[in-house]
Amino acid sequence: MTAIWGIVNVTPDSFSDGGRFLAADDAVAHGLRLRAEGASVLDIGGESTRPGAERVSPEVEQARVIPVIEQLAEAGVPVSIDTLNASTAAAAVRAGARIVNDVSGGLADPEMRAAVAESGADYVIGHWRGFSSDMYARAEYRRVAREVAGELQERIGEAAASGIAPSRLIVDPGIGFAKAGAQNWDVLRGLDEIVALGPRVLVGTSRKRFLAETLQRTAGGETADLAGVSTERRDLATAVTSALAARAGAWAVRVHDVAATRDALAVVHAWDGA
Ligand code: PMM
Repeated sequence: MTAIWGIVNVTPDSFSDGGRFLAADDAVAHGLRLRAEGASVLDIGGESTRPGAERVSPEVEQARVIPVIEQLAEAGVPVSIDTLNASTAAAAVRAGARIVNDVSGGLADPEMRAAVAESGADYVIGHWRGFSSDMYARAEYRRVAREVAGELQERIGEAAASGIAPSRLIVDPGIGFAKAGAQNWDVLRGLDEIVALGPRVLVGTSRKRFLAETLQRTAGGETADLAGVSTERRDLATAVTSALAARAGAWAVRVHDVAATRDALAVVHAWDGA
């Protein structure tokens, strides 16, 4: 059964839940709601990675996430820390996080791999080619899924060389990270190449721009203006992509709307007679 990771963004500028969960208590309550809806892991982030987002200092990031992680861990919920910073990863594990989710796969912070190795946490390696300020300039591929798999293989080797046991690794093709529009569909279509790498695979499509572009184009609209594509429509599209990712071998999917994806996965499993 594919696991569901529920997203708890503790940032004022996240594109999808913009500031609603800034206060720690609200974030904890939101996380517990996602947990009750079926999330097996809560992924806590304090720095938005959306295109063009400003970076924040590790101090600000930690002030946002650590109180939330402490309370959720205290409540017995498995927690992942979504960060590019080694110091935040280490502090989060001390506060009770069991997994470090690094969308850069170790490229953003040269200290990250050593910090994870020492922490004993599981480690999500995302496919990444640079910070969000210019990541679309790096979205050049000939065969997207193959190149993503090849670059993830390099990151896996670096993590192993840093002393992180292969059994602790999770790989993520980084949907939306240095990938534009249809390139994201190319990656999802080629997900078997990522699954073939060996580690568990996490897939995050939730509410992302390429989904809104597809819905808009199908409805005959301009993809330059996605304001008409509601969060509800993005969540429905996310439930479908998450169900298809599960079919294609994903070990977990990372979503905002846990209940919708739980239902979509239930349908797939019933279809499969599982
Ligand atoms: N996407 C975002 C943030 N963190 N982590 C992983 N492992 N995979 C992703 O695809 C991913 C991520 C950006 O989305 P958000 O701002 O809605 O959290």
